[in-house]
Amino acid sequence: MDFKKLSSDQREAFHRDGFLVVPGALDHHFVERLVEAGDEFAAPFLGKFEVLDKPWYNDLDFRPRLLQKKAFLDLVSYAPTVSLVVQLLSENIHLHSTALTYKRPENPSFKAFRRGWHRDLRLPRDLGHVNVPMAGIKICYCLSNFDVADSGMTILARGSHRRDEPLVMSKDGIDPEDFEVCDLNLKAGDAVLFQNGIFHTATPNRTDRVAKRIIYGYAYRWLKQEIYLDPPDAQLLRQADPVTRQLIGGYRDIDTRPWALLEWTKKHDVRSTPVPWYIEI
Ligand SMILES: O=C(O)CCC(=O)C(=O)O
Repeated sequence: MDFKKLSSDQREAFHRDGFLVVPGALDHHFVERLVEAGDEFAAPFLGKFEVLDKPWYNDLDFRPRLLQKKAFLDLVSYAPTVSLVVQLLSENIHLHSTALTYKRPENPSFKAFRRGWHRDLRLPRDLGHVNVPMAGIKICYCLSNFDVADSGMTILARGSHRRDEPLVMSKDGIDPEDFEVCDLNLKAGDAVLFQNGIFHTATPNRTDRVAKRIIYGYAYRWLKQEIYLDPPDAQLLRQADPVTRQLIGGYRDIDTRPWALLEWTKKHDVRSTPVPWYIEI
């Protein structure tokens, strides 16, 4: 699969909105492989009794062990999307989190309740909300259609990565009022990249079909991977190609240069510009 050069329009849209849609990122065959692998992990969840009125009973957020299935491992270095992440962050990244999220239908007339709006990577907890740096990007892959409202897609507050304060919510509100809240219209195979600073939240699935997605988070190597990815699986490391090896945590010392991704971007002529320690005058 091909490395994609990030266009200047894509870069501008990503920095303006805090997210970028990549239509048709996965072809039909890859979607089928991922659904097959995902359904195996999700089998106990999919087989539960139907209870429409219990929020969260119908949500699965499955994280550990995903990479043990080949289809999920192949997705780690999937060139059409990961190449864009490398050009937006730099070569110095690794896979930070993995999640398979399935949402079964919920009662469409159930009363809406306060959602879990947040920013990722917990940076504001330590650094505050002013000038939150971009340190990670998640890729959300759709394995089913999200082509009507309230399908269970993560909703995003457009441009909120530039906000220097917490969100303001009315007492009985469920969403912020001073941002455009985007419930994107997406098809199976589409992907959405969103950066850690954008405010976003999970939503219930009010359709009559199961909503299926995979969300992989990439972050700078100096941000510790989620616990279930650390330490990396020794057998996977031995078998992995160089790019996958770097991404799944093969370079334990963060002073080791990110050789595999440096080679990758050099080959495609998009190497990031090194930042010097000083300039001579
Ligand atoms: O399940 C969802 O839609 C929410 C995902 C999310 O909040 C996250 O990945 O940080």
